[in-house]
Parts: sequence; C-alpha cells; structure tokens
Amino acid sequence: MLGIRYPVFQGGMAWVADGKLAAAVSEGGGLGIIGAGNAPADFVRGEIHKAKSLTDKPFGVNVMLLSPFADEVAEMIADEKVAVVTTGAGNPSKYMKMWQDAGCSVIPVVASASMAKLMQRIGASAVIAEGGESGGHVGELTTMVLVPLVCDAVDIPVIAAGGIADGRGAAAAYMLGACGVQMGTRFLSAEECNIHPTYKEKIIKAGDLATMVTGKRLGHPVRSLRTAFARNYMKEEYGGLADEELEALGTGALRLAVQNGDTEKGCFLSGQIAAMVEKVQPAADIVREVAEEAEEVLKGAAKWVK
Ligand code: TUI
Repeated sequence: MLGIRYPVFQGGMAWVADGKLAAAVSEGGGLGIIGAGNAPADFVRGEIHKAKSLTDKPFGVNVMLLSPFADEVAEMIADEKVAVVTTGAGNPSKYMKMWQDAGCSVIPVVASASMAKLMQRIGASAVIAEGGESGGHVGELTTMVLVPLVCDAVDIPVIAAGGIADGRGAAAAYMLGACGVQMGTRFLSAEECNIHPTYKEKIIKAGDLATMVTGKRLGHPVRSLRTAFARNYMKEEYGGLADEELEALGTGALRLAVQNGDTEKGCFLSGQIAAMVEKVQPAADIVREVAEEAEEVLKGAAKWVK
C-alpha cells in the first residue's frame, strides 16, 4: 500500500524525529516519519525538504493535534504532498478531506476501538493502534488489549504500537491481527537520531521500571523516564498547584531533555520497552533486524500446532 519494503514505522516523535532520522529509516526500507510536535509550519517544511534531499523513498509527517500550529502544519503538508500523514493526541477529522485531495495516505494514531471506527468512516487508509506502554501521550488500554479490539472493529489495515522494540514484539503484533508495527523508543538509539547523548544513555541504561505516567490530572497523561523532574511533577500534581501552574511546569521540558540533556528540568519521554534498547546502531539496521527477527520467530511458531 505504501511502497515500503518492511512493515516498520518510526514514530513521529516531537523534537526528536527530524528529516535526517526519517530519511534514514525510509532508506532502510521502513517508513520514516517527521514529528511536527509543537513546531511552526516553516520549520517542519524545512525538515520535509531535508528528507526529500536524502531519500527518494516515501516518508511521513506526524501532526500533533494539540499543537498551536496544527492548522498551518496541516495545510503545509497538503501543499508538500507528503506521502503519509499520521496524527496523534486527537481527532484529525477536520483535515481529512484536504489531505485526501492532496493524495496523502492518512493514518491516525488511535487509543480506542471507537476512535478507530470513526477514522475508518471518514476515510483513513489505516490506523495505528497505540497502547499505553508507549512513551509520550498515552491512552488507557495496553497494546495486548487494544490491537485485537481495533482489528475486530475495522476493515482497514492496523499497525501496532506501544511496547514493541524487537522481532518478538512485531511477530506478536502480527498474531494479534496487525500488519505492521510502529516503534519510537527503539529509534531513540539510532545513530541518525539527533538527541542529546545523555538522552540516549538514559534510554540504553533504563530498566523495566524506569518509566512513569504523569499529567493525568490535566487530562493528557504522558509516559517518561522516572527522573527528578518527573517525580517532582507528580508531587505537584497531587499537591496544591493550580492547573495553569502545573501546565507551565511541563512547558518546554521535552525540548530541554532532547537538546540539552537537562536531567533536572528535562522531560525524557520514553516507552516501557526502553529496558530492551541496548545499543546505538544505524536506523536501517534496526528496521532490518526487527523485520527479519519477526520472520524467524514466526517460522518457529509451528511448534505450537499439532
Ligand atoms: O500523540 C502521541 N504521543 C505524544 S504527543 C506528545 S506532545 C504532548 N505533550 C504534552 C501533552 C500532550 C502531548 C508526546 N507524545 N501518541 C499518539 C496518541 N494519540 N496516543 C493517544 C492518542 C489519542 C488520544 C485521544 C488519539 C486520539 C484521541 O482522541 C481523543 C478525541 O476524541 O479527540
């Protein structure tokens, strides 16, 4: 459907997934995705042009729907005729027709089966079912529960995300009915991923209980590494801070983590699966390794059949 060799998407991580990372993933046979995050349209356009200069293969752009620049980014994407648009943290209905008219394949991230049904009804090409094991803005359901429910709810292809970082996870996702996977955390350790070295080191060192979820009180729960910042945020969340003050505490924290590696004030978004990420390697190797390992695992699956 998308003209990619391996069914492996790289999550469109805000401040992290730039044109260079997306191009490296697409060159490796997966689908690289530029994360628009909270950036203005001109900045994202620059990353699209960078990706186009580095690869002829298809790539995508993720629109973070809570962004104050979502409207202008959405229009710019149609203007640039980007091959694939993914969306996160909301309902992209109002942009759907514009993107379809521009020839984009629209693949929204959903955190529930009802949202998946709605996306199918308005013309989505596929959906990404993202479980709460993922990093960043998370839904209620786990990948294990969400993916088969979404597969039952829609006829369009389903890509699984959240808690997947190797071929076993990808093979399991196919068994749940998905036809591809999206990974974010695993790509944080890609050579071409331009985050602060401290961020990469923290991901590689992370253990199985290294992440926590904050922000539930404000209605947008976010999973990140359990740092001084996250613990303090959690304390204030259940303390006396007003909503606006709590909101202000989080503003800019992701950028401080990504660009400065600031362990005091930075918010290091990460999925639970960081515990499985062990080394820095080229993005193309990650794509191939996961896809090939999934095939190996599935070849061995006959042992479960009489
Ligand atoms: O969007 C993500 N992950 C993100 S966005 C982000 S930036 C941010 N920073 C602070 C607060 C909030 C966001 C960091 N990580 N993943 C995709 C995703 N989408 N997960 C869950 C959803 C989702 C949630 C509700 C999709 C649709 C939805 O619909 C609700 C509605 O009806 O509008």
